[in-house]
Amino acid sequence: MQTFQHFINGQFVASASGKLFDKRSPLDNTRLGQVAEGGQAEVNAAVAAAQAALHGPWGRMPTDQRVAMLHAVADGITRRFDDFVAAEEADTGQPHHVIAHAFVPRGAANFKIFADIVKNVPAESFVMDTPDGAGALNYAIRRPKGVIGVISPWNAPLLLMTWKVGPALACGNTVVVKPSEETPASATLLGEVMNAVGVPPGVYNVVHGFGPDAAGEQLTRHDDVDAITFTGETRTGTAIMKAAADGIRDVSFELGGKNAGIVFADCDFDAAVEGIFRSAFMNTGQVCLGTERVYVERPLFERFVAALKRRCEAVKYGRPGDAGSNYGPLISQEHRRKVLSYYAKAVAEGANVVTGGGVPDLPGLLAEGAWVQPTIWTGLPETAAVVREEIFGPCCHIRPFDSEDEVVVLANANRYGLSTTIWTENLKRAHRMAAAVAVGITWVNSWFLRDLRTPFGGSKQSGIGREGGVHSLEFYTDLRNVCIKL
Ligand code: NAD
Ligand code: 6OD
Repeated sequence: MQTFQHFINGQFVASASGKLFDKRSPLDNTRLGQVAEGGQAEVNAAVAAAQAALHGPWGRMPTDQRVAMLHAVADGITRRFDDFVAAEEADTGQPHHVIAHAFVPRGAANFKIFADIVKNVPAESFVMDTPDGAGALNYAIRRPKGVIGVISPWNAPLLLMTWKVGPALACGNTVVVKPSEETPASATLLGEVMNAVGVPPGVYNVVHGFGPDAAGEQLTRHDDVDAITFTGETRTGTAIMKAAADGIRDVSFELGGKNAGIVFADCDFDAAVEGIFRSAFMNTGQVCLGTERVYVERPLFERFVAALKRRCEAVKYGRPGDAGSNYGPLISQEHRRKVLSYYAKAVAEGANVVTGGGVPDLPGLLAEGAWVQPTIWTGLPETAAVVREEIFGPCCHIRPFDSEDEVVVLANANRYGLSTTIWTENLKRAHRMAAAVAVGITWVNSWFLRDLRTPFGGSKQSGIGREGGVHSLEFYTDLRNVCIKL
């Protein structure tokens, strides 16, 4: 049985308190290992190590060398690909193809893309007139912001953590990561890669533990943390923003979503069914960009609901390595209780349960896991809790609509604004719709198709700021102007 230790100043260390907590398998609730429970002592040590590295070898390293080192980290992840896949499969229980094809490759890509970007961004400059006629030259320089606190969730642990760590390090910062308590494995493994490729101690630090009144909150309140990048629930974002306000620490937030999928009658029907199925049920619906509200143009409604129902009823429950298995459990028993409470609410609010709505009947040990059925509802008003609130489970409500104007109002009538997926063969309509929906990311005839150079983030209560490509530089660097009198 494995013990996941903190990674501080290049070393794997236990908690000063000796405290550990259990990591259980979502597949069958067996104990997978124990995790060191960090607190103020570990946060202090990790932040001190990160500050020292910032003012030491990492801070002095020429950009070329830093960029080469981050490429080496990416190659190190690729070399240990199978270990990362195994770590994420154990932590999340998700199907092998999702982890091996969608999530772990992004761990490497997140380092490469930002290493390349920092080498290729031009600086702005302005030549100005002065009264003496000699003039002056202004130019902007980007400097690292300092020590970045990275607080990440459990739903795609390596992808989401490295999406922050990659650009932070590329810009010359150092990091202290507080991964989700549910998924300690890949952040720990990344420490081994950092050491193997010679990243100086203190550049990448990991403190395991919980959020409120614990390591997470202590990191957000630490005086020597210069900025905080957070991915997780909107409610947690509110708490972190309050904590960060005390030190005027900058924040970048990727938060919750209640995303709409919009299917027009002129769509490629099979592609739309498959696309909406993926967006609602991949990773057992635990994707912030996932679709939980589906709007289908009326002529297609009945046929679409029937096709999506068939697709849901064909999922194969199983362990990541089981032949043909393509559907995993929720992350934990606690999260299952939350999702099942929404399944009950939907019924109480008068939903027509098209499929699912409960717990599958699984054999042997799997019966102890955090499984729920993929679920579709129809017939609810937009005021129903399951239509308004983020559930973060494998479920969606489907409603018919009659016009573009109507569906825009429906899609936008939510406090979140993360993503939308639109299915139509009419290009003019696609452009009109993309401009009208109030979200950070719109996909047309696709979903979760990611070009890492593009701005990524949420509108309304789905986030603050944009990361991706050069936009990440806005957050991870301090942009300063230099004015030289000629
Ligand atoms: P969460 O907010 O419960 O936890 C995320 C992280 O924050 C964990 O590491 C947790 O320990 C820590 N944390 C909790 N309370 C804290 C506090 N007061 N101070 C500091 N740290 C604290 O989220 P989750 O359940 O792990 O993830 C699911 C949520 O994340 C969903 O709402 C989902 O939509 C969102 N999410 C958003 C994006 C995006 O890109 N917008 C991506 C993935 C997940
Ligand atoms: O692709 C990304 O960069 C990203 N941040 C994805 C978020 C997925 C949410 O579950």
